[in-house]
Amino acid sequence: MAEHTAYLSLGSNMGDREDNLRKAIELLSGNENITVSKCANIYETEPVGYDDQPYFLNTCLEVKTTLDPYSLLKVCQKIENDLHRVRIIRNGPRTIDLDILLYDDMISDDPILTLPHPRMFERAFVLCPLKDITEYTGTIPEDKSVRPVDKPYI
Ligand code: A4P
Ligand code: MG
Repeated sequence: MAEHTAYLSLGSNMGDREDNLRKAIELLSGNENITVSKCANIYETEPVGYDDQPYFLNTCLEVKTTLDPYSLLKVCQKIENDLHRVRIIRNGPRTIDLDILLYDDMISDDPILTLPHPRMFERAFVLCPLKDITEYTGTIPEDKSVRPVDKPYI
């Protein structure tokens, strides 16, 4: 089966944030159809969109997968559920948020799975970690609150 390359964004601002990221990466790696090939640094970032919530830890992953994009999305959503993500406020606090940024060079405006991720290019908390693991040369919006806190897990 053909192997695809996808980039994922991970964010956590509830509970043990670092442990949430680590567990999400473990669960992705544990899927027989997914190989986590690169992991960016971890950044502490000011919340965007809804201010009255704790700072996030954000990172990005490169994965190799034989899954089609919708199956990959399902895996991500199951991991969010398994890590007891509570969805109360849009853009609000979450134990883990796992979004697909890019899947090969696919472009889609399907609301179920929009690719590239519709808000990624306006977010320093996505682009800073993404730049660690890709050749991304586009503009990164200025956001001084995005600072590296840790080395990659892999
Ligand atoms: N969906 C469409 N395209 C995609 C995609 N490429 N990847 C759909 C993942 N999901 C995609 O997502 C809502 C719907 O988007 C899903 O049904 C899926 O089919 P969700 O994860 O359930 O809800 P959400 O995360 O609360 O909303 P949304 O719109 O995804 O929020 P964002 O844009 O992910 O923003 N600030 C900092 N510093 N760090 C953060 O990580 N995250 C957010 C969440 C806001 N502020 C933040 C951070
Ligand atoms: Mg999301």
